[in-house]
Amino acid sequence: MLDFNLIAQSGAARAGEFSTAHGNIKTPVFMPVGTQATVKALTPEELEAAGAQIILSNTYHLYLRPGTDIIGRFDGLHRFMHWDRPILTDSGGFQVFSLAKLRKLTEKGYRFQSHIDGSKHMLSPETSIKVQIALNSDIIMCLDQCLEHPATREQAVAALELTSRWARRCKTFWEDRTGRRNHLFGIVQGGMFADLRQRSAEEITAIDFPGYAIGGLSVGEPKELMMEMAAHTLPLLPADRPRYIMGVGTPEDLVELVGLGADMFDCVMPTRNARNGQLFTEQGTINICNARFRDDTGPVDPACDCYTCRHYSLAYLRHLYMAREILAYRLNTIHNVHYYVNLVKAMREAIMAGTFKAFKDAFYAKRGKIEP
Ligand code: PRF
Ligand code: ZN
Repeated sequence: MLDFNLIAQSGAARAGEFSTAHGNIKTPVFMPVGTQATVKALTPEELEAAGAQIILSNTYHLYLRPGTDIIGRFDGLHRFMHWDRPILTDSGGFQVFSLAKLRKLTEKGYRFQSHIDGSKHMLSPETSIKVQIALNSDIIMCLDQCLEHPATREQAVAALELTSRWARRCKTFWEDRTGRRNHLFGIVQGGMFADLRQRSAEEITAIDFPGYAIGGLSVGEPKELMMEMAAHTLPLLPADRPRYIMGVGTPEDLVELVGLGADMFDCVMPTRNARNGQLFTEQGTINICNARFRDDTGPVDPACDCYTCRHYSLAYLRHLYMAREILAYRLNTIHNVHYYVNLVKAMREAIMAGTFKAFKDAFYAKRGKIEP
């Protein structure tokens, strides 16, 4: 078992810790995204320097390329990519839904054609778990059906029912593997319907998993609706298991969701936005292309102690970015990942000190915004 220990609470916000085969994880935690067995532009040493405890990778991508025959030669992802800390892999359902061509959803699983070479594949609950075990991920996810937004109530019912049936198949397949070292998380769906979220939470928690995720959020719905669904669903999940919100979100989202009792997050925002010239700071986000940085000799964020902020000016970073130099992507990513990882770490410290509310007020005050 993963032995989730709740160490402190401040309001509904939680600080916890749990173990994996590759070390302990202190929550709340942010997981940088390493879809293709690399967090784009960073080495594992740079991820560690940013304070990353765990990264997320993707079954769909790694199954298609390079394939588990190759990664299996390294006994899994850790040695393949030279990262010896925990790894969580997503099950592939969400990626098939957003990337694959000619996908067909049946009771058995997703039939789809690769976005790389058009080859035909079947991703079932069993194959997803099998691939994730071959990747030797520390946390593996059930295959689920994520809905697009908007969806009708009928579509949401069908997706949550299928997600529950698949969750049972995933658990059975995982339990039958003796000597397993990975933790399997269930995923709650239910669209944007509060009662269906509740039903999904009841069905998934009844199956009993070491941890739980909330899926199907941040799929194009208004922010208030996402927060309403999260606020409604989080308290329905058992307090003694980690709670993971998949694919979310902005710094503000993380602050709000930790305040509602969420423990784990992943999002491409810090890495993707870094490559688009957007940098996160305590004062808000900036775009490095802005002409006002042309002659700015100061760092991105004076409050940040990352490698980029310790050594480089806004003027230099703007120059690198405008010249499309490779180092621009690397330095921007180092800063943004550091920002996200440390935002969540600061929340943990505030929860342990019993001062989460004050932390949240200060977070919004620095941004010059009013608390929503
Ligand atoms: N399901 C899975 N992965 C996901 C999601 C989901 O609903 C989302 C939705 N935000 C991101 N990643 N399996
Ligand atoms: Zn920095």
